[in-house]
Amino acid sequence: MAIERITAKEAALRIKHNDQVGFSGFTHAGCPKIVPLEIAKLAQEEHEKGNPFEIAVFTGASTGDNIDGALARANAIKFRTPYQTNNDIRNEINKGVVSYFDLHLSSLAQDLRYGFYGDIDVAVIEASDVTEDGKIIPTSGVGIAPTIVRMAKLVIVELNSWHPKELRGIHDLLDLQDPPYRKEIPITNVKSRIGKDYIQVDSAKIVIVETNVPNDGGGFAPVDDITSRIGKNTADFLVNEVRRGTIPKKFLPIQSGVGNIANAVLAAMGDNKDIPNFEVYTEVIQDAIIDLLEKGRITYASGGTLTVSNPYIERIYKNLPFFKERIVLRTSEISNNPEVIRRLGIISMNTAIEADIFGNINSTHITGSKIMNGLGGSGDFTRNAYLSIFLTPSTAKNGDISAIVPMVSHVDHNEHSVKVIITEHGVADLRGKSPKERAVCVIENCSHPDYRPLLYKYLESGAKGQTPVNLQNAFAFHNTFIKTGSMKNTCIS
Ligand code: 0RQ
Repeated sequence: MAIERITAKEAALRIKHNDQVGFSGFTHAGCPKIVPLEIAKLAQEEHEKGNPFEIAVFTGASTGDNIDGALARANAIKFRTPYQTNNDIRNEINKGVVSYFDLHLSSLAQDLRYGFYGDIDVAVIEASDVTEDGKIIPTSGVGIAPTIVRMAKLVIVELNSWHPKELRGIHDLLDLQDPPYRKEIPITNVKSRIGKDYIQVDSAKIVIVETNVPNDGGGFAPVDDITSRIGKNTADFLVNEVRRGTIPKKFLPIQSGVGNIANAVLAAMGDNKDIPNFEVYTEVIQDAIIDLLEKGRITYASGGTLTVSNPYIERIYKNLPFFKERIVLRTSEISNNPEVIRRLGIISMNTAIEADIFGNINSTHITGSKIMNGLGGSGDFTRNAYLSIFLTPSTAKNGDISAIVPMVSHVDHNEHSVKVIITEHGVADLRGKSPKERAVCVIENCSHPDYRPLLYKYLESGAKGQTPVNLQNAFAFHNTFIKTGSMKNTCIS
């Protein structure tokens, strides 16, 4: 029997209050686009009638505005995990309206299969193609699609003809077994293909909604003086590590985080002639990676998503045979897999919100309490990397915030996992250094000159002992910012 074809509205009507709903994709890429908008409309209609309508939302990472934005504005989300970047949902989370919890992106699919978060009632999957025998070909991002499809009672496939059917072959999708039956994941190099290029599902569970809607990939900020200096410092540091023999001459695969800084650092690496051509094993493939693939500076990219701006995705689709030879898209469980990251020897580069003088990193919270985006894959990579690097501008908000602080207001990555911190002022190489040595190294090399005397004053006011933390002053920078709007007014007693 042919798979049923229905409208987006009819699909939304099959979702009930309190359902646990999984969406495909990773960032805006690969997310369904029209069914979530209809779910938001349905929620609004139900609310107007005085009926409750809220769902739990599980995704690969952040989503397009059509999921997090539209559903948050319709008060349709009661629970959300694992990563978000949308202002509307962020506000609802920080107000305490949406219950949100953050975890390593590699963990979500397996934790769902382990039953930690209950059932998945409905999976909504964007596809570039679907066959009558239940083979689903994802689009530009995968996320947790194979797991939610496997678990869901109903699979709504948004068949989006904006993505070419010829995308088939770019994905490598493995249905992992769970402990105690899990075997090794046989990825031995960046290019390894270990699975299928489709997701197999019982076609009796599927309904199809046809659409033709573009991605909502916005652009990146142009490289500015600060990001270009961070990029140059990173590239120079890596060149020096190759020279002194701590990174093999052949180089190692790179992971780079999300956002403007990561994009600028990759561009700087591409421009540095002393860095050999390299590969990436990462979660997010951004614009700079596409430029460097075209130039041959990056020879192969394994990732979970093409999080590129729309002119770039159009470029990729126009020259698909070239890119299919150079890109593989995996699930977040595999793109961020700790076993694989350690085997391949990845150099990880992620962006911090703030770093403390001992090497602890806050990637997620503003002044300790307000969530920004979430942890993403930064922990998957940092803890397991060959060499873990954190990047940040030394200040934020026109210099009123120092990104280098005495103690981070929230800990995502601790001093035991973080090896190098880089700002526009320089590089703090923390390897083999005691906490006191680290503190001097971070203040001297990474802090902004406006904050350096204050940070030294804090260090000198510190208690004795292995880690000279002065509890009375540890959050003086943050408290002063909250009271006066600038950390520059901090007094260390
Ligand atoms: O806010 O836009 O309002 O000015 O944070 O900062 O400098 O534009 O940098 O786009 O690279 O984002 C850490 C958020 C950086 C991101 C973070 C404010 C700053 C600005 C953005 P405005 P920039 P980026 C792989 C790995 C965690 C997850 C991760 C992130 C805004 O990189 O989410 O690494 N990382 N995943 O003003 C107050 C500070 C601040 C600050 C920055 N100390 N205090 N505000 N900001 N530092 C990807 C995935 O897993 C999908």
